[in-house]
Amino acid sequence: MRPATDALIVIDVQNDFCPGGALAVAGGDEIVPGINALMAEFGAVILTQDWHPGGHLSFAGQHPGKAPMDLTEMPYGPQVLWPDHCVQGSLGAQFHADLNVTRADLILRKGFRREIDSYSAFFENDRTTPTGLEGYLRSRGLTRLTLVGLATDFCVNYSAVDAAKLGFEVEVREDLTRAIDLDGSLAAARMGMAEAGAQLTQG
Ligand code: VGL
Ligand code: ZN
Repeated sequence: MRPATDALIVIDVQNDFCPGGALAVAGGDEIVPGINALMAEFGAVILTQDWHPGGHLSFAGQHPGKAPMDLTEMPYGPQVLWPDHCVQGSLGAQFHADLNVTRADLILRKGFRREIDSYSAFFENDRTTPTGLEGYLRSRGLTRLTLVGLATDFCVNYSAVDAAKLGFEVEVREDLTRAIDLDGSLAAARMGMAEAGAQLTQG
């Protein structure tokens, strides 16, 4: 059992990010047994859930002439456009059926505002609107975070970088993540996480 300061944060292990899902990440389902096993070591387990309203502005279908994986300019900066995914209440938004959700103390939903995406578990994509997770962790005295889940180069990456910048001690268990890998985004994410001070480990 790890110290009482340690939390496991499981990012977006949802059907739409697993094979067969709307934004499937290769091998996304392979990490589920390892994540479940790791939960047993932690006194605090937090799950995040990508949770978009229908017609979310990160969906390519909301931008005439654009296709999934194209870039667009949002008021807050560049934004990758995705296929419709993780729509609130849909099967695709549910956690993978084998993920041990019973063990979770907190399920943090993000991306619920139509106009703004939220990769990070800490801040929405304007980089300033907080999700509330920082306050939750601090008020529980949780200072050391282990991150796992989907996808390495988007939601895990943004969460790890924000956590490190906020002063948390951060480990990313790369063996328990899988990546989308758009145009070198995985290599860039690994560099960015390491630069921010997150430890990348293989278990
Ligand atoms: C994610 C793209 C869009 C993720 C969520 O969980 O990494 N990626 N929404
Ligand atoms: Zn999303």
